[in-house]
Amino acid sequence: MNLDLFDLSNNGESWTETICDDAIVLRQYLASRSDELLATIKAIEAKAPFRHMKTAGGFTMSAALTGCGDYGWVSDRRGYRYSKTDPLTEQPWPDMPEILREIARECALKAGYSDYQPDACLINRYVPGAKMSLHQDKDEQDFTAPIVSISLGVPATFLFGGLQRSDKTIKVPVMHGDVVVWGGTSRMFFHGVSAIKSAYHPFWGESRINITFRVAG
Ligand SMILES: O=C(O)CCC(=O)C(=O)O
Ligand SMILES: [Mn+2]
Repeated sequence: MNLDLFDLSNNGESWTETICDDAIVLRQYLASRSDELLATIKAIEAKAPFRHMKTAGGFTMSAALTGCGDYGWVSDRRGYRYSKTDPLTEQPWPDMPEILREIARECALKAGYSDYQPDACLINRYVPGAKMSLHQDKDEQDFTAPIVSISLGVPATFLFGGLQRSDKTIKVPVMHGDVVVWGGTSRMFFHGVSAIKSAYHPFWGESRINITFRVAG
């Protein structure tokens, strides 16, 4: 039920674990970049505040969301879609900072994808009890591009399943600085996050931040 630790290569600071075909975790890859990532998220948040979006069914999502880049993911009574404008501020989403572009490119390259150029970066903030139900990332235009997903702050359990919602999920513990990259045959796999347990992180307090890159437009 837990992560299979085959294909484990430790380069001293960060090591790569394989979740399944075409899905990897770059363990501790960003652990030493906490300061710059905190400043980067704060700057985005100042322009596009975190907010709790509503689903088409009228439920309020427990994770708060913001974003940057050409497109932001939005959800309301009309459903899920990407938008060039932040509905809260009615302004374009903040530019994607170079540091995030660079990290996304590097992580995609580690998974074998060269020249990854995401145009959407979603940022989720979870507090204890918040979770994300199993879903597919399917509102993007380009499914050949992978998803790069950074975890910061308190630990979480990332659930990674298969093409059907009912497929068995693998529980992948994700810690501050870990990066999950999935694409190819796993690009459309259902995934989610279990309810966050109460914990404390020196940079992020009780929160978990997830930064997810996609090619949306
Ligand atoms: O928080 C996570 O690790 C996953 C987030 C996610 O799947 C999403 O934003 O679509
Ligand atoms: Mn997702």
